[in-house]
Amino acid sequence: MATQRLFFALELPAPLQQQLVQWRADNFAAEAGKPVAAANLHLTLAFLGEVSDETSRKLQLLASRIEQPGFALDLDDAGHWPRPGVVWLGCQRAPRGLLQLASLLRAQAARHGCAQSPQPFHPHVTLLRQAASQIALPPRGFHWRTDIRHFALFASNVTRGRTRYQALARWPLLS
Ligand code: 2AM
Repeated sequence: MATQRLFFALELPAPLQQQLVQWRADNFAAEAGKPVAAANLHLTLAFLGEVSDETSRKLQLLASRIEQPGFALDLDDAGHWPRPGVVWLGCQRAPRGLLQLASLLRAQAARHGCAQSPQPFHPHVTLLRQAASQIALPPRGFHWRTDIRHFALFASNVTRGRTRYQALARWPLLS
């Protein structure tokens, strides 16, 4: 049976992706970790894992029925998770709309057999992978704001060792 590695996520506008990449280059040494490509910067709402076409279709139908408000996303926090080796950007206070949307998608995913991490959802944009165990994070004071008006389903494809995320479908949030 054909499966795809899928996840629901928020896309970041291309100009913001570029700003984040520039900020990362200015604030982290080259050996700090493996940078995520600009076009791949996103915020995961619900990770589905390897999913059959049938389950994907069902989850897309449910996603299309979601009526949740859009929200402003403030990226004003950063952190380092040494165990997975991830350096991330996040929100000091996650917007309610983001938490509700993620909670809904995660519950629907779980009901369709996509195991959800038992760890509390911590919205984040991964900037670096394979990050060294000792890393100095830039002091707080950075802040980017973007209006989120839709969410998307992505497929994760690896071609010749390179990961690429492809948006398969997008759904609007209420304005
Ligand atoms: P990460 O950036 O923190 O690694 C595609 O791999 C996206 O799904 C990434 O945002 C990744 O989060 C997330 N992801 C991968 N495996 C996951 C898992 N087991 N649980 C939750 N999110 C996961």
